[in-house]
Amino acid sequence: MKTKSMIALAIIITAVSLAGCGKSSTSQGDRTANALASYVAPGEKDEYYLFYSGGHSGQVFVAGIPSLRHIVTIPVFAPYPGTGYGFDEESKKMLGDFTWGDVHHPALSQTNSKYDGRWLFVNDNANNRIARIDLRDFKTHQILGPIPNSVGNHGSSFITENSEYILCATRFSVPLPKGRVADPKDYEKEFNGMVSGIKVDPQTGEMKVGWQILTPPFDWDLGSTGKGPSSGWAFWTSYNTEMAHDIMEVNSTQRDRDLCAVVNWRAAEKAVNEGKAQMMDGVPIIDPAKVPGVLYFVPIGKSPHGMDVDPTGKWVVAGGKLQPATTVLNFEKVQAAINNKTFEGDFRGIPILKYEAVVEGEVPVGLGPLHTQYDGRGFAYTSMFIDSCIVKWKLPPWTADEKKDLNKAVLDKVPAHFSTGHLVVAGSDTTNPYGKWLVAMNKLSAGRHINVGPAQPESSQLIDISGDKMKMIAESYTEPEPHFAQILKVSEIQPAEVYPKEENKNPNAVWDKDATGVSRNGNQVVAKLTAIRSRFTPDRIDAQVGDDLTVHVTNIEQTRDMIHGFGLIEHNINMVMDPGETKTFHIKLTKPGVFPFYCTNFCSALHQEMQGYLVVWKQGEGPASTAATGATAQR
Ligand code: K7E
Ligand code: CUA
Repeated sequence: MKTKSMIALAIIITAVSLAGCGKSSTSQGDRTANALASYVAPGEKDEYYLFYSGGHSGQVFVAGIPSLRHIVTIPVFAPYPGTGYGFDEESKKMLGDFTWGDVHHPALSQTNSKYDGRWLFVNDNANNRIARIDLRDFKTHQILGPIPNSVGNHGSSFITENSEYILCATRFSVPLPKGRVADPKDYEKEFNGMVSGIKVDPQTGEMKVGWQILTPPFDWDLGSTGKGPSSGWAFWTSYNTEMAHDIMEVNSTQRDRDLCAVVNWRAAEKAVNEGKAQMMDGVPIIDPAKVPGVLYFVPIGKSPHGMDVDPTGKWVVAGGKLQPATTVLNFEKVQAAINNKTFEGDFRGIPILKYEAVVEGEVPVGLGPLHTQYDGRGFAYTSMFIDSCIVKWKLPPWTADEKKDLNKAVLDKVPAHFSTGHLVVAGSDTTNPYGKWLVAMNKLSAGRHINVGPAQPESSQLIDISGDKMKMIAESYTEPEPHFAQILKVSEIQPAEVYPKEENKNPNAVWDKDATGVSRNGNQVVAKLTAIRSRFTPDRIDAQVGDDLTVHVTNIEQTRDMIHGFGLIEHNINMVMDPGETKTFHIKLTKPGVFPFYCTNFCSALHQEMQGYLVVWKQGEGPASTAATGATAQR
């Protein structure tokens, strides 16, 4: 949720709404039960991973459930000296020209609409990228982008049933292709949005841009992918059907309903294979007005945000930020409306599905509904940004009584603190939610922690949803700024304990002392080092000002967690090598001096002794070895 107006609105309505949702009070008896429910005793382990996006920190955080303890940070779009990310050549190349990203929606890879434990994909709203984290080593292995013709990659990363595609929609519209300039006053005519299909290699997870669908300049918001009856489809809300380009707070909130996208991604793929696309900036682009069956619109109130498909694939729920209800679409009715052409007109040649024909009901959940998650038992849980609570309600089919008054489908509310954005139920986006835990991810933590000055952390709250009534169990705080998260059962993956020596295919890896050393070719100086408790071999590198120095360090340990770092004084270098890993950095030597290097990761009793020297002689000076080819002195 990025809308400033929402925050303003939230502040205005806070007093009223908090009263509406009630304050949480925990009796003394509950305190013990709740403490035990989230207590993971020393030496015991959590049952689930919580992968939560780090927003504009550019990273992904991993916590355990039920303890909510932060366990590691996975750096993705920003350098992270703690793991040496962004200092070695490989990760520097992945980051490219950018040192930050804005991570919103992580997606675990799926097979048959269930998590398969292979990859975690995350989007970058700011620089239009998608990254892939491998769950074998919990590291970022690919960053794709900036994606051509795509600006504001917020409506992603939504994964299809068998990880065929990551689907993305643009938050911002601009004149396309990128680089073309038009006056924002000509927004309606000159600007466009885009839906992108990012193809995922089923074996390696490698991503590439598959195709794109050109859209009117609406601001696409959140979405999700179909399954079961909605297999092959995807859905996005939008918040600017008005096509305003300024004073958005006012000008983009005029209509009672915005047009949301219903996309047949299989039809898009087929159209591209049949040659029905035009190339723009190297990508096949489908014009949906000319290729019927790819895109439909459906009106949804008001300024909607989340649009979440339930585990059966039949119900699609949208949260209207400015209407006190969620809208439930019945996908079977969507399908029928498409087949029978039950349209209420079109927008630029794209059919608009008739609202009454496809909507099952509007559930009066309260103020500021954003995102909805499911437990697989027929219940939905919606985060309320303005009411600051989580609402549990019943999905259709509803009884005649409930249909008459959908207030009766609203079953429970639990106050959250404060201004909940996303919420996540374990496995909600699969056909088999684990269904026991819900985590509310709140903005504006409103001073529920010890005072740390004017800026406050975000809060996460753990809610037990296994019973009829929700139970608030525990809370913790996070770095800025979680949006969405994914929860995976710990027993479903087996991360590697080391990088096995026989799998290290790096041509610059060295495992024996004899293979280490420093060599020179012209002004190219290459050092190959091993690192093991508690020494670098060699521990001296001689070079001269003007040299190009490349250093390859192999951590030859094969013991879990025996990590070594390589920090180089006054050169802004800190590589960190896991056991069995080889990393490389490259620098131009510009100043003479003796620059110690040392192991930055505490590794042993003699960690402090794990150090050496880079001796940078003036040009033409130094021992013969700085000019000759061959290894420096070995011990
Ligand atoms: Cu609601 Cu980016 Cu998913 Cu934030 S978005 S909350
Ligand atoms: Cu190696 Cu510290």
